[in-house]
Amino acid sequence: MVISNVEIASVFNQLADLLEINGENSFKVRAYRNAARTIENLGTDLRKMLEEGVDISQIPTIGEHIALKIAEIIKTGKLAKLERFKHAFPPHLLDLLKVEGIGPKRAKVLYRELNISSLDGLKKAAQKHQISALKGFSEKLEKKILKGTLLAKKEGKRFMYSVAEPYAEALEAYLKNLKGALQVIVAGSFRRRKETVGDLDILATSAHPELLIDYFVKYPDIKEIISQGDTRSTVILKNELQVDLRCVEKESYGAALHYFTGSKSHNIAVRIMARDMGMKVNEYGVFRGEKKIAGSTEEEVYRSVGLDYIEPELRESRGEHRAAKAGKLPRLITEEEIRGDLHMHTLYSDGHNTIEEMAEAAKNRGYSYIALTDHSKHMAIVHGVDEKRLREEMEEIDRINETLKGITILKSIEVDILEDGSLALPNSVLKELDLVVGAVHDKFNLSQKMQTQRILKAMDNPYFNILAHPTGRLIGEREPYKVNMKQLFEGVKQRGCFLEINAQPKRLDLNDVYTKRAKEAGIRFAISTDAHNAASLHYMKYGVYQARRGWLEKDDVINTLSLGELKKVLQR
Ligand code: DGT
Ligand code: CA
Ligand code: CA
Repeated sequence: MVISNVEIASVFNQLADLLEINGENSFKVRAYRNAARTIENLGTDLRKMLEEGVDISQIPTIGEHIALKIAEIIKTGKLAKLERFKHAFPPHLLDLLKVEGIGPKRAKVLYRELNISSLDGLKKAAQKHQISALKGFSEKLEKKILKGTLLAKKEGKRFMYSVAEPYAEALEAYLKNLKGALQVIVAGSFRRRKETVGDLDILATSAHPELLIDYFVKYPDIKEIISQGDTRSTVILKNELQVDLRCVEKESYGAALHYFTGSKSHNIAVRIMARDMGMKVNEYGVFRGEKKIAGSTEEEVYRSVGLDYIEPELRESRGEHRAAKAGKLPRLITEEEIRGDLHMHTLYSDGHNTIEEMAEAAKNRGYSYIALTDHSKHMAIVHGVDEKRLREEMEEIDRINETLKGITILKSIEVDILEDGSLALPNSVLKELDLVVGAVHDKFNLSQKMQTQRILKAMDNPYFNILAHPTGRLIGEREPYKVNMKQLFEGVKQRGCFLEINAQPKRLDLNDVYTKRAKEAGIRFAISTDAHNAASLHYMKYGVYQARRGWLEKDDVINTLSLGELKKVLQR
């Protein structure tokens, strides 16, 4: 069984949630949550550490008690204590926590008072206004909960890319392990690096497909086998993720890969182009009459219909066929081209590592600069810095920069954009920073006009450089706030500001569609991780995927520049 740190952390988080709903000792609850956070950010596989005989009880926040539980999870795939608790509660109770505005405390009240134990029950209760009648729940909160319920239901069946990724990789490795499997690749929306995936579509070539299928359905992480044929099978994993496997012949690999990578509308357009040229494209190959003229590679398939090779991230029918025909496809940005990260937090605000630790980790990634953007002090942010504290941080950065080799720390801030469009810190200190990242963290419900004006006014400040997570959405949890995107793009461009592509897997904000439009409006971007600890600097890859889906090239992204060039573009 391959249990990842993410899964182990999720066991402890679920346990903490259920303990809290059960009204248990908050001390215990916190201990499990702290351990979960440590595990998420560990960077090394606990499974490997145990195999190598590392004493994991020495890891801060873990200790002997939790170390034993970790060993149990790795050995058995579950935690008996959590299973017992789960049985004591309705099966979908924890779904309530996916709704914005509902934490364990409120879930407990909803369950105890109204016997609500599923998203459906929650929706009905909100529609009948039973929730606002509860003590501590307002009508406003009830509305928010109703909206959140609908959103959680819509997104509930899809998996965030980053959540599906370890499952995809483990399965791919498992299948490749079988002798006789020649090529194995995860196609579908996963290969297109879509922010969420509905299921995994695995394509394999093998001289003995029936053996491969046999082997596939023995994968230990499977909960249910839906179908099992000679060349295809569908299963559901224990985490409810569906996996489709198809085996094809080597000669058809390219055509099948093209077919199963999608998107469907991209494929249909290719098929129509082929038809207009007197050919036929299907999952077996490209045919002229009865004669197969291409099919073993994707390049061949595209070439045969007169197109340049189209990267999977572009296959969404957003103009890629036309561009491929004209030889004008973008040369998409790669993670290797990123030279620094312009949004991250330290212990000065709500991060979990010191300045040195963040710099060291960034250096290990080969970066030549980072910007420290701790939060400004403001109502919405608990641990923000005020002017005095920011100046202390700036002094510390100066000191560290003097001794640090190979990487430069830029002084920055993630300053709150207040409701009236002013910034939460005075210009007297903003002007001394290398760059200013600004963000909206509250008042998400302003009208579109007010929200747009608020942000544009903030960018009128001559020290403002980058608008962080421009739409504020959280995938599956919170809709974007209302902004007139066209006006926003014009405003950003006019003022010489930049938009962020926030690489947090839950944010991926700006999204792919807006990124492409903003690029067309002449805007450049920063791809930034918003890391709250050193391990999260690796989120950069998710930001780069989203940027690629938005057609971005190296020159569209300012953190591909050298430090000298970057400093120039930050001077408005
Ligand atoms: P998902 O799973 O909802 O995130 O999105 P996809 O794109 O992975 O869609 P899925 O799993 O239904 O199908 C995988 C690929 O198979 C899809 O991208 C294109 C191809 N495909 C599926 N159904 C059809 C179809 O009816 N016609 C064509 N041309 N291709 C299809
Ligand atoms: Ca799929
Ligand atoms: Ca599928």
